Amino acid sequence: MHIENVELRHIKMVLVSPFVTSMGTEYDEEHIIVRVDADGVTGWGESVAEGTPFYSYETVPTAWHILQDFLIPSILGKDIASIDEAIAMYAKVRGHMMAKAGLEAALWDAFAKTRDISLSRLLGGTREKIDVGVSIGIQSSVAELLKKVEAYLAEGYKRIKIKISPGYDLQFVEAIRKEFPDILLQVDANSAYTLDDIDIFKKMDDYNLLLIEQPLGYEDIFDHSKLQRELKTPICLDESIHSLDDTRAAIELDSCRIINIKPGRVGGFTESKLIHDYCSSMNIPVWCGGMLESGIGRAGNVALASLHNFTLPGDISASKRYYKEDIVEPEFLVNPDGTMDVPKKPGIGVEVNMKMLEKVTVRSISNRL
Ligand code: OSB
Ligand code: MG
Repeated sequence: MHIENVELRHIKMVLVSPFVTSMGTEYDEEHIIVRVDADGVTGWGESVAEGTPFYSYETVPTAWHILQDFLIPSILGKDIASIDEAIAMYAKVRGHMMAKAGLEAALWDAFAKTRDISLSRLLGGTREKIDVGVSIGIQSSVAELLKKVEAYLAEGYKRIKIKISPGYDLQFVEAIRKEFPDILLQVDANSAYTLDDIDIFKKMDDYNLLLIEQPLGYEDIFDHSKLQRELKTPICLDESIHSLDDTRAAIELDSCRIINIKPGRVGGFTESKLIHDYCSSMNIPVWCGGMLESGIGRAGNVALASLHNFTLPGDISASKRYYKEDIVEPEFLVNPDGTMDVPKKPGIGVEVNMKMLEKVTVRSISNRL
């Protein structure tokens, strides 16, 4: 595949409602859309670095810099026979997983399109539908939260995740469990606690949670192993996992019993697949996390979640849960049975709505040879 053009677009999309977590409140989402033109096809990817360095150290400007000054020059004008070959060309760039993942996603889409197969198939996916869940931000009251949970369950979502932070935790879990004793329920702390809070998590053990996501430090693996030892509920790591090596350390130390795979956080679909395969061999379930993506990033997540060991519902919700209008057609929908269809058309399997994409673009740069 001959790389003729790589274009970057800084996009900004307004969320349908503010998303409140222990990291702060998001009103809109800034990401980078990567476009690759090669061999007569166009590949699309989304870098999920955000406007702020609160979830990850990466931001839109750092990812833009790494993409424009290092990653793109390493592959532009080159003939690439495989994704692994492209990755090898920029392997000496350390870290900056979200920058790398955006470019890799566009290359995967282009490769799939040149072969006339879906991204799901190229990745080795085996499902035609995936189970999906929804991630609910911290609400101002228990009543507000219960209303949201009820509405999402009515739409079909198979599991509910709520964000927690100190002072906004047990009362919410208790209230949901009282109202909905049997639903799949999990919590996400985004690193808001320390081992001193162990009693809170011991109490959570009584509520039959599917998992507790990233309770402790955002780079930590060691303290999580101490916490997991004291709990029945599985810990699931998100922020702490950037690679297969991190995954091996976390599993061998029993720091978690479930892994959240976000392709952006681990540098792309290639590393995601390695983590998926390793977890499968260790009987560790995985699920696909989300970063409030546009339809371009969502399409990649849906394809990835079609792999066999994605046995838990992902943070992959309908387009309208995030944005009034998506930048792809058709938009992503949740079926009444809580599944989402995996697109069958070549590549990401959805069309980019260029008019909408223009509307949300803040700045762009083209590197056409
Ligand atoms: O921790 O999973 C997280 C969104 C932005 C940053 C971090 C996280 C999230 C979510 C939203 O929970 C998941 C989604 O895209 O639906
Ligand atoms: Mg998380």
